[in-house]
Amino acid sequence: MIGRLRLKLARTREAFRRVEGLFRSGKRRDEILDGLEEALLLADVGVTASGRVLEALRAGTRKDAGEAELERALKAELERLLTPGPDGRPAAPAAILMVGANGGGKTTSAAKLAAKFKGEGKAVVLAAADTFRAAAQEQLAVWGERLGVPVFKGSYGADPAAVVFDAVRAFKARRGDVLIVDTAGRVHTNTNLMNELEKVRRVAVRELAGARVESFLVLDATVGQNAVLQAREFLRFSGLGGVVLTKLDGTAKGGAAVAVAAELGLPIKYIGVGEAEDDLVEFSPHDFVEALLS
Ligand SMILES: Nc1nc2c(ncn2[C@@H]2O[C@H](COP(=O)(O)OP(=O)(O)OP(=O)(O)O)[C@@H](O)[C@H]2O)c(=O)[nH]1
Ligand SMILES: [Mg+2]
Repeated sequence: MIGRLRLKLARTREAFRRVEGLFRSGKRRDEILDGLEEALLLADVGVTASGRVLEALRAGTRKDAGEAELERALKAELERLLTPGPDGRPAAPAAILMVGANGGGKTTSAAKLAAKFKGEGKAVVLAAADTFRAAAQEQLAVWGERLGVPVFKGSYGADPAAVVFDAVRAFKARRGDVLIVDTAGRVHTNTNLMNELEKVRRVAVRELAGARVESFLVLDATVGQNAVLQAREFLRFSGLGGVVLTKLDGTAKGGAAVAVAAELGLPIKYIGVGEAEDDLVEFSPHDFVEALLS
């Protein structure tokens, strides 16, 4: 598992090579700590999270700590920063809304999640609530066919909340376990579109009375620190349960995962490491850190 992740994260690993090099440099503790902040910044960990790492290492390691002790402390602190909020796994939600900026990977991640839940023996229904582009519904329909998962579509230009209303009906009639709703990409500055999203959520919550409705914010890792800015704006959207961080394959900016988790307190639930259906990995802070630094 860590082996596969290591391959997929090859470019981010490279970005962390400088961090790793510090612990093989024969330098003293203070010199290592001096170099660490810059190395973390270059690896896209971000100012806030890098600062916290340094603070933790300064306070938590002995004055004469050797390389091994410092590296252990670094890994532990990165893991801690990648694990915000209460841990422990809540029960799977009945509905998942995929939200986020344009082109982040919402539709692809919705399909990958459908494949994952289906593989666990769950009855999955996909809802194409991106009625903004005709091609968007088609894209999800193609995935549905490939995966053998029913896709509920609305008509082009329809109110996404109305599509979700109908999709919930179909979902209940089929006695589905998980309804995954794909939504249109939007910029957080567009108030109308953000309100539209709130309405989609309200309808899902109301129609699935009692069941858990969770929104996953889909963030593109290749934008590095900008992912943090995007996420901060989306925090205003209610019911965000976590992040799906996509396109971690082929980018050197995977260190942004630490920034997203540490600065926003939003747990990363899944990471996308490719375009295929099985390129979605349940996020484990431990495995992630081990894949980067080992
Ligand atoms: N390499 C790689 N590509 C990905 C990943 N996730 C998505 N993509 C690709 O990114 C592109 C955009 O993905 P979509 O799923 O269409 O993104 P979206 O957020 O639904 O886009 P809009 O609906 O236009 O807002 C596609 O070409 C996907 O194949 C990933 O984890 N790795
Ligand atoms: Mg889409």
